[in-house]
Amino acid sequence: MLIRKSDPNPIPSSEITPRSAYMNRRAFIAAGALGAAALAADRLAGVMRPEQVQADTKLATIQSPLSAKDLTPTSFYNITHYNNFYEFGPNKDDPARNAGKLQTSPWSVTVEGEVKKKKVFDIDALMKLRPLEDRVYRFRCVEAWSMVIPWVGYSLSEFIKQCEPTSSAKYVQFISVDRPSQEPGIEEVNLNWPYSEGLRMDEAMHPLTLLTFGLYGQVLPNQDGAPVRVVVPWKYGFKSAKSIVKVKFVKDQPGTTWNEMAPNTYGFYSNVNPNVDHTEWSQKMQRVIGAPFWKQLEPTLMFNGYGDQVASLYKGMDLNKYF
Ligand SMILES: Nc1nc2c(c(=O)[nH]1)N[C@H]1C(S)=C(S)[C@@H](COP(=O)(O)O)O[C@H]1N2
Ligand SMILES: [Mo]
Repeated sequence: MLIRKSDPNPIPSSEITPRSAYMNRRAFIAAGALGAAALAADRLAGVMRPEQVQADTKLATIQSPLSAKDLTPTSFYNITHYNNFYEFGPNKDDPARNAGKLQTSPWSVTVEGEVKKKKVFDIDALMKLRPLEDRVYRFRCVEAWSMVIPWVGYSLSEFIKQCEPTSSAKYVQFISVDRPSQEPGIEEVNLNWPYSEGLRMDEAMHPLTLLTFGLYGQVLPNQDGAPVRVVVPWKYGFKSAKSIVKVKFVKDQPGTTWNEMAPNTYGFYSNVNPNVDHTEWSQKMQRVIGAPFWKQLEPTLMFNGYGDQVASLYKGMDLNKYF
């Protein structure tokens, strides 16, 4: 159960549904009526505001063959105002309001663990390691909503090669920035900080796994994980750690924030799977953020629609057990 740290009366998690609603009491009370109103407002704003790319944040990109062809991206407004980034608060609109405080420059990513030698990559060098690609991906949150996001980045595998992991590296861990003075949610939200996630080495090396620096052709807005995050399109959104400062190669399956929080609910793998329900809701359908009302619900796709590319990674594994 997740509660506001200072709350003397925890709300039993069995009484509620959406995950954001059990992050604190304010969110719990607001979740019903206000949640719906906020969403309607988002949608309206998404329609009214043109996609704006400011010149100083624009990135030079090339097209990627791994980009989804027939999907309409969610509006820039919705991608940047309906976020999960608990370091900035438990509500969907908290990151847009609070993430501006995070200082994303200077920034570096430290690589350690099972590697030839420890390395530190400055963000500018990291961005120049490979040409930046436009990749439109489906994005599915464990809370049963979805978006289509035009990310900018290159395959994480390209970076991993530069890290020179040893043969004992079986998993890779991503650790997000932990800076309470700039991230008010760290005091407010009861999670094990720093936020951390992990992948098996073959998952991390899969070409679809994206080291991400931007979206809509510009640098990542802070609320979406600036200056660098991971995106794993066939897994629930929480596997895609934001604002990472450390990449650690390890021998054993690492602990991860949500898995440690609620191991029966959030598995290490967390592949999108319509046949494995969340402990509190079904995963069969998903709500499409910003879609017209007659297209708001759609069926969840196995591996979020990336089965042809990734199913072989899990051959012989019981996906009900390794959820
Ligand atoms: N550091 C960090 N990374 C995070 C989260 C978080 O709270 N902190 N939330 C995760 C969840 S639950 C989701 S759905 C996605 C949301 O990414 P988006 O807001 O860019 O759509 O980020 C993931 N990465
Ligand atoms: Mo999520």
